Amino acid sequence: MWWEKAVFYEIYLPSFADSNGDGIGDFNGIKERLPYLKQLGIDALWLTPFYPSPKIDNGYDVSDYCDVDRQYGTLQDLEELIQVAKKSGMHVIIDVVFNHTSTQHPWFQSALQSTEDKKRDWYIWRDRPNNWESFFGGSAWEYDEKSQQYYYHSFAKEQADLNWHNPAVKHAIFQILDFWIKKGIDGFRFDVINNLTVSQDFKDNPVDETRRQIHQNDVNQPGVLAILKEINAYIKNCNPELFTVAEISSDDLKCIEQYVGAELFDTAFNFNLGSQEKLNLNYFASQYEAMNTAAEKLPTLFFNSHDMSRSWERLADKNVDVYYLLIVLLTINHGITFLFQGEELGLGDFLAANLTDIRDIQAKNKYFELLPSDGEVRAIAAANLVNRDRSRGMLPFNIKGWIGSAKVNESEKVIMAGYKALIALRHKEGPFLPLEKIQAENDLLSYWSGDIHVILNFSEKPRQIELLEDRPWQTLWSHNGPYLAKNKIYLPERAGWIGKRN
Ligand SMILES: [Ca+2]
Ligand SMILES: [Ca+2]
Repeated sequence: MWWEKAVFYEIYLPSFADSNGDGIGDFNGIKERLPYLKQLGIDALWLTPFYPSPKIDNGYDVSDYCDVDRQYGTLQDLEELIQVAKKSGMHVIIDVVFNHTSTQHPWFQSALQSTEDKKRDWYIWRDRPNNWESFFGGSAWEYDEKSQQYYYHSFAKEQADLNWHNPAVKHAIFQILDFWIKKGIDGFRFDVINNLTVSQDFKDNPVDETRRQIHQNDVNQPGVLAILKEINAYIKNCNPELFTVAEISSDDLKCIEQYVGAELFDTAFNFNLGSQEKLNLNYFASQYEAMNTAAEKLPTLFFNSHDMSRSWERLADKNVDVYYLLIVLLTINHGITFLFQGEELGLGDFLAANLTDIRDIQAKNKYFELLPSDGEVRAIAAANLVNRDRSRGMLPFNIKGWIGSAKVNESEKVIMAGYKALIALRHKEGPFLPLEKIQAENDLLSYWSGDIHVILNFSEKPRQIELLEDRPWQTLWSHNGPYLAKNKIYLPERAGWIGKRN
């Protein structure tokens, strides 16, 4: 399938490319940048939510699934973008948020009218709340005075969970999928899909010894797989080439894997690597070991997203050579590559200088919490540490923005060349088989994938390694001048080598 060796590129719309000078990225801006993405080697775009939304949760609170937010352009602009992308050989996948709707969605507004309303049972109502907590904190139940009942929300109270035990909900969602498939979409990224159903006996959740709630009855419920199989069957029946990727709110690989497979999703995001605060090769090796259990279960490969500090700051600690070697792990590896806008330029985090720079609600709360005791400078610093906007700075080709600019990297040309070369190599040699003989020792990481051997020296010291096989090697790629002599390879500091046995 086309996605097996593809490189996806996540576009966080408001910060990517602004075509009309209002400081907000838009569909036409993306269209203008398609040649740029094409020359980089991108195969598919992933567009984060662009639907009409009160934006309580960054557009993940949708009030109309079959339209677009006017600040990004018109539905026609989006259709044109899809067509032009396809003409240049790129696929387009979109984010779909079906665990909940915005409380502003007409379905929920209708449900609020009366307990007899046809849409009432599209949501989850109880006379009395149980102890379930929202993943954003506090009770997951919100009281509706008019009907004297509570509705369930696993995230913000402005995001009411849909009742997936009602077949009418499923049929309505199928129509929405159909709407987008007819627009030429090539696949879907499903938001928090393991939250889709809740236990129907509504038993309280247990708490652990630190009194933290264990989400036993509100996520990963037994019945959810049957529904997800139906959704995937519906999509694959429309067109088997349509791609599905799940976001699972868990970093447990065993949990994530059960959502991937022949009748289920093509892959699922695994945050076990992408969201690490520091580069730890031993941990990476152990995770690769666990991720590479089966050829048909393709993991995702990513180090960046719209929710976290950029990998230039986090994993590479602003070292160009380390950043360069990390591109190998993203591309010459078993799994599907997902890049986030601007990482090909080595962009750094956008950091707020004062309160007016902060957009993220989480960061604002932190600021106000610390201001009285710690003062302005420390409050800003602490807010920046939790600010999800760190990766959402405007890309450097914009003149102005709704938010400040991402930090430009002085080595951007070198970094861009690295991405291009390795993406081209991925296209030529991929898809890659599950990794074997994964080893991490003294900041040196090595692995095999079929006939391909990867050795990366992340350390500040040169290393000499004996290759397991004495045979003529074809060097596919190298960095910082490794030197090969018979069955030995000499790697200077922060050098990398990819070879293929003949
Ligand atoms: Ca704009
Ligand atoms: Ca739910």
